[in-house]
Amino acid sequence: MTLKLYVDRISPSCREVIIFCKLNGIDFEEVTISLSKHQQLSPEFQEVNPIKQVPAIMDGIFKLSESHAILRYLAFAFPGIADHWYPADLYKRAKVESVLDWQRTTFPRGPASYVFYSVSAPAVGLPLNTKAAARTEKNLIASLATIESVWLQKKGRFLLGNDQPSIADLSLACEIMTLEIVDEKDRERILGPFKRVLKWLDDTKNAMEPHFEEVHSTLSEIKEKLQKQRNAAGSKITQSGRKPDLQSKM
Ligand SMILES: N[C@@H](CCC(=O)N[C@@H](CS)C(=O)NCC(=O)O)C(=O)O
Repeated sequence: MTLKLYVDRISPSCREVIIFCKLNGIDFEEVTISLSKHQQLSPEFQEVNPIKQVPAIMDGIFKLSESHAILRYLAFAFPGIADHWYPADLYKRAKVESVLDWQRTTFPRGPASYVFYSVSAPAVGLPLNTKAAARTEKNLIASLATIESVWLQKKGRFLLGNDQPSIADLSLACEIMTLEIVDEKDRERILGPFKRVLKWLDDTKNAMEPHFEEVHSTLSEIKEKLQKQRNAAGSKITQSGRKPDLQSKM
């Protein structure tokens, strides 16, 4: 029975699972659960994942949620997956786990929260929030500094000084890619000072082509859509002579 991936490509956790399958020749069926249409709340999807979040998978009758757990499962369950993705060596694996845990506890929603407060909130009917965006930017910059100075090392192109990417590179890169949605100048302000992070991001993309770019093409579409919405909001200012209510005071 074909592996089923329940995903929405807007989500970094989903993109990492799709890319992993594509890179490793794992046959799968992509079932889109549209978050903007709230399909994660449907009774059918709750049968797959009662937590009501994507990604989730079904491998035969086996159901699993949580992107990192899914990556570990896939790396183990499918034959022929190269060792560098999720090393068998205890010490190497423990280091990969360490990055994955750090990412989930320290970095979570860093890029996604910044994007939400600074550009995408109006798409779900909420105001932009400059204060919250500034707060999340501060956290994001502190986390990028940790990646630059701790997880990236002088030797090796990938995290932990490795010569080849692991699931930690894949997961962290997908999360940082969320910043593609914001204006170029904001992305440059946040990521620009972190030269090693930028180089690693490029190396990771290159090591995972063509799938990395193909799966992330969703982000350019979203960016364009949000830009159009913002332009439309801007033209409302000129038509009515007053600003649309997009800035929260929180
Ligand atoms: N820790 C989970 C996070 C899953 C998650 O937050 N999914 C989001 C999309 S990125 C979702 O489904 N949100 C919909 C909701 O919570 O209603 C993972 O890595 O899989």
